[in-house]
Amino acid sequence: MFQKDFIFGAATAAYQIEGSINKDNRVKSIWDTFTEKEGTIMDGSDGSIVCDSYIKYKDDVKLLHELGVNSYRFSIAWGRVIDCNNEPNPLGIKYYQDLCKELLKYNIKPYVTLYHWDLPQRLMDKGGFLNDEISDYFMYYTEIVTQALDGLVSDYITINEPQCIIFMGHDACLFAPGIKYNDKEILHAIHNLLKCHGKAVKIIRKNVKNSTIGFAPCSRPLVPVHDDPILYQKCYLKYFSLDRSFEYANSVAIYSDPIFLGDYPKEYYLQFKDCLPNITKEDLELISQPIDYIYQNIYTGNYYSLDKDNNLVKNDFDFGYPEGNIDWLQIMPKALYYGPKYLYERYKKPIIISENGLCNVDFVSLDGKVHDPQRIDYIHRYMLELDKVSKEIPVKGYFYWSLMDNFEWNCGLKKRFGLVYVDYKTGNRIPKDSYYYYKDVIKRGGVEW
Ligand code: PNW
Repeated sequence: MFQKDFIFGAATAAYQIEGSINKDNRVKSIWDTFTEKEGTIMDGSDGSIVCDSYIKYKDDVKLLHELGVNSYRFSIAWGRVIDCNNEPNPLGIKYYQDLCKELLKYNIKPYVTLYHWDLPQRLMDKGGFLNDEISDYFMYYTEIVTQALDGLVSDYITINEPQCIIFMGHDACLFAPGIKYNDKEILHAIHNLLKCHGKAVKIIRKNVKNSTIGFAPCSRPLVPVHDDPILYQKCYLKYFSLDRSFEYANSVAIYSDPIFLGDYPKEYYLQFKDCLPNITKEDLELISQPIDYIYQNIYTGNYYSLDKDNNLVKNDFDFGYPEGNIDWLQIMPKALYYGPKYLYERYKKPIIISENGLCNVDFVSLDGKVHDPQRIDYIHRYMLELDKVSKEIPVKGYFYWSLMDNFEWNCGLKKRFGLVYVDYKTGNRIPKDSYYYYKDVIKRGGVEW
């Protein structure tokens, strides 16, 4: 069972749920551009309607209320609140004010993500994260948001999954903008992204009373195959190393060391000595202003063991190893034990799981319901591990991803993570079995074996 004031939440992001991309003077984002390109999205869908939450937000808040969550994490679309002339857009702003008021009516605390991947296209045209002015644009955007939501929101997350922004968007090119950068450009973009974070922190602290601030990277924790202090130590070190493998996309230290420890890791300066961006002392001070929480998105992990010479080895998954309906999501509940443990050990701040969830094959059964026992089992197992680690380190909360099925980026509408099923043809929402399960978990205050 979790502590009394535990944050039980659900999460979404603007482009994935809102639709109404041409309404109320919203400006185009890089995801609008990306989805227009042939072949980028598996099923050819885009964000134009999706869950239609821009219109149906009151229904969604009701679903949250009936679910019993005390918190809702959603993101703000930069291109709704700042118009094409870089001026505040009152219509877009009003939407988020109304959403927050509706949440507060039901005592649900808004957790606002400022940037969940939908950069205005006009800023991409000016160089995106390679433009050294991007952090000033982000600062201005944060100023407008915090003023507009004054008295409504005190909890902010600056940036969601910087690794996906950089790696998926600018290296693997499976996400918007889908432009390949070289190493020098990648490091430059990372540094500017971190400066965006730093400038936003400054503005939030200035404008928001009793604010809490975080930054929400993702990671794929290493899970030791058995209890062994040497193995644990090696897993811990590797988790924070700068490997150029898949872990590079999920690199923890390159993004979080500057924020929590005030500088990039030593190996970063060695490994990338030929392509370093310009990093000043002032930049590092800006980036490392104290924040309140370690947010982390954790869905999966990998097993590691020691060979006979005590070298760390990554274990392949056995044939038929349990996984979700998306290729990177192997079922690994212990990731929610080891991830928070490693992070707390290095950065020493309370942990909040900002995303965790299962992509499943969900459909409406003959009885009109959506039965998803795998998702129930997933939540149960992962929460048991989170519960276990919460006895050792401070764990403040958990946001299930996602409240409802939505636009799963390059997979389009094919992949479902929701507690609520969305019929994209009719817009109907059907709470799945897991919705009622999570409701019960919240009511009881946690999970038991
Ligand atoms: C996150 N991986 O993305 C995002 O924050 C959400 O917007 C998204 O819908 C959700 O998780 C589900 O995918 C991830 O490869 C993308 O490990 C890739 C990975 C993890 C998270």
